[in-house]
Amino acid sequence: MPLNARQADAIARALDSLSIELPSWGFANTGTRFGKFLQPAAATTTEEKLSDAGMVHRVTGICPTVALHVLWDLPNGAADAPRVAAMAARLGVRAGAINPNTFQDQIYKHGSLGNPDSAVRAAAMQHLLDSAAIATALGSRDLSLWFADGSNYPGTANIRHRKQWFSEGLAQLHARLSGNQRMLVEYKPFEPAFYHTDIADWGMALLFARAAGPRARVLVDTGHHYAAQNIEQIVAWLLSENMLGGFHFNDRRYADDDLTMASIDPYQVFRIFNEIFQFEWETGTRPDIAYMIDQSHNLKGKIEAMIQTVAAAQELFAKAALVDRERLAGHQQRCNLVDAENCLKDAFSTDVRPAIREWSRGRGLPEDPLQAFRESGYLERITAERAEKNAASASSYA
Ligand code: PSV
Ligand code: MN
Repeated sequence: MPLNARQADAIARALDSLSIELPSWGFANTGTRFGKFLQPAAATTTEEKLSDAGMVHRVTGICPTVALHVLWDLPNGAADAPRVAAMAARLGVRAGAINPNTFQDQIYKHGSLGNPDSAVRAAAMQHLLDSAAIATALGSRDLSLWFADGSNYPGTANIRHRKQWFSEGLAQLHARLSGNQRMLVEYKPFEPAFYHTDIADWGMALLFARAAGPRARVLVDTGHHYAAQNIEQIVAWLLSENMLGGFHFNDRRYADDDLTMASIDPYQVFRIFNEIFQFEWETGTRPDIAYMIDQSHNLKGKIEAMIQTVAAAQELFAKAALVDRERLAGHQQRCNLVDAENCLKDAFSTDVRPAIREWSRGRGLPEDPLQAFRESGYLERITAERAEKNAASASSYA
């Protein structure tokens, strides 16, 4: 059934409000702990990552910013900022969230802010403060904080002491934020630590964010939950507490699989967006949420996978915008279970693709971004440019 004018308008308004941030690391070769399968066109330099992100933005029109990982993209810290900013501008994008890295260096074997060694905690702290300076230099609003800290065997770590050290460190970082900067605290239940993780779930992230100060929020990575967890309920709670700062989108079947968004469970993503639209409808305020992708599947072509994820996000966002809120509220009030559930199902099963194409046409964007990318010749060009370098890089971690 074709969409009526009210539906087409709701979709257009929703799409106008949606920007999605691309992860620089999502364009690089990645793998599993068993090895990497190298792609001839994968990006290795920051310039290549920004160039690929620029290409995704060109065909989708909604990805103007790129999340950067400090050690991977700005190895010389703030000194790299002007060069990276100029490069990004030349390639049609801007720096987005800054991701400090307190998990890669050897000193972090037993943790960073939660390390029992105060010298290591101080080094981690310095890196976080340097990252805030990078964010300032690049005009980035958000610092995205994920800590690999945890322990692998019972009895080996003092969980309460580590909690205290984290509280102190995060508050110190918060005190250094300037302008409109925010810090987003990401949680993850396990990996790389397999016994306890210092920020394991949304409750811990929320407590840390609250204790750190008013500019701290929680970051929900959709892959960072146990299998049966109700992510949309977490989203609804964080919204009601004004503590939802952003998302890292990816999908998973088993653990933190980092698959393309909605590849396994599109209804889950729809239900998350539904909570956001519901909040907006009830409160009349649009929550300030950074929508970011954090995917790194190693077999799909990197750029195509990113375009596919952006298309999935637009589609599910548009569907969630279609939920008839008045009707839903009435059915919820009267406990009409079947009718209430069908309000969601009706929206979810609506084919919004023609309306998205129409929206793209109206904004001078390609109606089919994937096809536009395939016809652009970009992949052939970068494959020719990068294949040799990629073939020479190590595919094994050994
Ligand atoms: C950790 O699994 C994570 O989700 C964090 O956001 C990191 O910054 C990102 O993946 C890349 O390692
Ligand atoms: Mn993440």
